[in-house]
Amino acid sequence: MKEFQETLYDSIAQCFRIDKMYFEHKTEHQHLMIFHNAFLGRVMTLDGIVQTTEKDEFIYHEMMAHVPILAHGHARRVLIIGGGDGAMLREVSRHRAIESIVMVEIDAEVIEMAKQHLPRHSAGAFTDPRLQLVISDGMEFVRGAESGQFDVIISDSTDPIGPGEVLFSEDFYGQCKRILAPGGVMATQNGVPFFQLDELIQTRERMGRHFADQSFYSAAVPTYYGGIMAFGWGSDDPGLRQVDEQTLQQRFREAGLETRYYTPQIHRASFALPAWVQDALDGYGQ
Ligand code: AG3
Repeated sequence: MKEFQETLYDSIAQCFRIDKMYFEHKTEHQHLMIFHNAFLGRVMTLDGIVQTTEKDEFIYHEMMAHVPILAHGHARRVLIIGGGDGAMLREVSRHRAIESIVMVEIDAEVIEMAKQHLPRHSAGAFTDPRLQLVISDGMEFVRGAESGQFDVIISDSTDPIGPGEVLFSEDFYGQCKRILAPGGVMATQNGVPFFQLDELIQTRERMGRHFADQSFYSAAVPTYYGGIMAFGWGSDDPGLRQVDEQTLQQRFREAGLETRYYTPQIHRASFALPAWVQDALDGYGQ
C-alpha cells in the first residue's frame, strides 16, 4: 500500500492512502503531486504539504472568496495571489458584478496539471473573459503594480516555507495595502493556529503595521489538520468586518450564490476567535 505522509510539522504528521497516482513531478519551483484517495477524491500536495482535496476544498475557497467580497459589497476588481489549482478563481468568478480578476501564480505547471488532473477545482473558470492570468512571483507583481487598483486581494498561498515565504513578509502586506483602493480589503491563508501560532502572531504584527483594521477569521478545513485555520484580514475600514447579517443576507441573495459552507451567519461568526487565540494575539499590534 502506498501512502503519503505530510511533512509540515516536526513531531506529528497526517497520512493519506494513495489509491492512484495521477501526477508526480518536481516543477521549476516545487514538488507537485496529484493523487486519488478513496475518501477524499483527488488530493494535491506541494513540497510534501496537502494543498487541497476534492472533498473539503469548498470550505476553504468559499470562505476566502465570499467573506471579503460580500463584506466589501461593491467589489469590481479582484486580485488573487497564488491559487494555481483554480478553485479560488472559480468562487470569485461566480460573482457576476466583478469586472476584472487578475490572478498571479508563480508556477505555470501547477495550473496546467490542475486543469488536467484536478478539473473540478477550476470547473472551467480559466476561460472566464474577465480573467487576466499572470505567471509571476506574487511579490514581484505587487511591487510593480499601480496603486489603488484593487477592491479585494486574496492571498491563496502555501505555508511560509519555500516560494510562499515572501507572501508573509511585511513588505508584501505593505504593497498589497498600497495597491488596494480606499475601502479595499485583503484576505490571506494564515495556517492552523494550534500548530502555527507564531505565524499568526507574526502576521498580526506585520499586517497590523499597514492596515488600520487587522484581524483574523476562521474555518475548520479537515485536511488542514489541527482544528481551525486562520485567515488574515486587513482593511483600513473597520466597518467591513462588522457588516450586519441582514446586509450580508441581501448581498448574498443578490449575488445569487449557491454555497455549501458559506452563509451570512457563518460569515459573522467566523470573526469570533477562541479565547486562547485571542489571548495569544493580545499585546501584539492592535
Ligand atoms: N493553500 C493552503 C494550504 C495550507 C496548508 N497548511 C496547513 N495545513 N497548515 C491552499 C491552496 C488551495 N487553493
